[in-house]
Amino acid sequence: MIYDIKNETMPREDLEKLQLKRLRALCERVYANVPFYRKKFDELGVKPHDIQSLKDISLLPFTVKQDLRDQYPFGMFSVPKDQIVRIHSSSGTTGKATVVGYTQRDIDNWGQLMARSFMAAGATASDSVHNAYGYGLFTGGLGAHYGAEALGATVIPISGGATRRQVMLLKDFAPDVICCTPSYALFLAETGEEMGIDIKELPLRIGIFGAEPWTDEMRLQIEKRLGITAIDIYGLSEIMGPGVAIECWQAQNGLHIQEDHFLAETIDPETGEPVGPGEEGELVFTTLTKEGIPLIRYRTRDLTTLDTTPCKCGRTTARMKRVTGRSDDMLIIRGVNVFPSQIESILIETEGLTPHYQLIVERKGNLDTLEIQVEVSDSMFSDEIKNLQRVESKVMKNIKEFLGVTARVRLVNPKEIERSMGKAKRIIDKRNEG
Ligand code: DLL
Repeated sequence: MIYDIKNETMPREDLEKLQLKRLRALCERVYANVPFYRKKFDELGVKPHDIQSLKDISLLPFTVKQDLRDQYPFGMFSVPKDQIVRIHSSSGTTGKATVVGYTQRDIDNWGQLMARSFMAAGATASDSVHNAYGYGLFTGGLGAHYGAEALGATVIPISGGATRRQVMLLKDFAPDVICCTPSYALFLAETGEEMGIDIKELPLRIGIFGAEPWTDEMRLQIEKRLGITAIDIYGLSEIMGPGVAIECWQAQNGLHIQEDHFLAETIDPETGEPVGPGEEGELVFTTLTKEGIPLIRYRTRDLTTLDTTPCKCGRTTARMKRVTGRSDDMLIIRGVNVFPSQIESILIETEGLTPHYQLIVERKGNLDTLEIQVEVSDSMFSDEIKNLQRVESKVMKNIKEFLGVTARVRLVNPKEIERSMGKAKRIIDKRNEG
């Protein structure tokens, strides 16, 4: 079923007309209301009425995270403060936090887009939703909450943490849908096993996982261990929060972008020039309907590929490939570029290893070194030393062969790597310490 047939299955020609109309109105709005954008437009010598076609978007300035930081906290808002009904903020793991504000209409739109997302994942109004995304300034908790309510489902607003209690409630309340980060889903499975509760035997049917990169290999593990269909959901607080794009359960092959609200482009991160369809580039969004903090050509730093070919679910919206990493997460080890997700795929495919890992990057002299710490499974743990050593060298060999980098691999005991209630911390970069 499709929640909003009209907007999710619109012929692309009509969709593009709608996008252009909204883009032009957006330009008028920010030029009139946001001094930051007026200045940027003036510097480039562009006026809102210069936007005559969607291609003209290339005339417009980019917005980057630093711009939001410079305008901290409310400088990018486009409406008077009394029209803002909610504030969220990004975690600020890569610097000062960024703050976003929503009008009532923004909140309503977000609820509708999340309701679309739930239905795309296969959920219905009669389902109940165990929402383990964190509630608070993070957009995950409240975003999923309002969406599930808009759909008419029953929400269990458990938030993150108290993991044993979560497992107990999964058993007692028997929800149909769970929302959390993919790494937390595995932690729940693991905690269930310790408690003698096998989550795959419970009625739980669907998992809606996002907020951090994960791989298809990780999806298979989660689907097997929890006995569910695992759906990828994408979003970022600057643009709205969760629900900017979601996979459909029918294809599980790329995330449908809610294009009537967000105009997506992919660009070469170095030059800023657009890349062709089917080519990987940095994802850039323009918010077409947002009132509180509309953004023009916001550079997400996330890398993906866009696909506008029809999907078997009937939606006509473009799909983005699973985000395999942020350009800022790319490690350059002795000149070779690697993403944590590429390492994850190799680890998960190795018998006896778990998806719990951390990458430690250090600088020794002038050389960068990479150590991969990965937990072994319980069965592997009791194995002989020589077998463990064999696994270590096998992984090192595969990493060298497939990714071209030399890494030290250290197998660690089960449960040794700290579990996260939200986004997992995969990279420990010690290069700039001391
Ligand atoms: O993580 C919003 C969200 C909440 C999305 C719940 C999905 C589910 P931020 O904290 O602002 O917002 O972080 C946004 O997280 O730019 C990506 O780098 C990463 N990210 C989010 N979803 C995915 C995903 C939320 N499905 C940043 N796959 C984004 C890969 C993701 N990376």
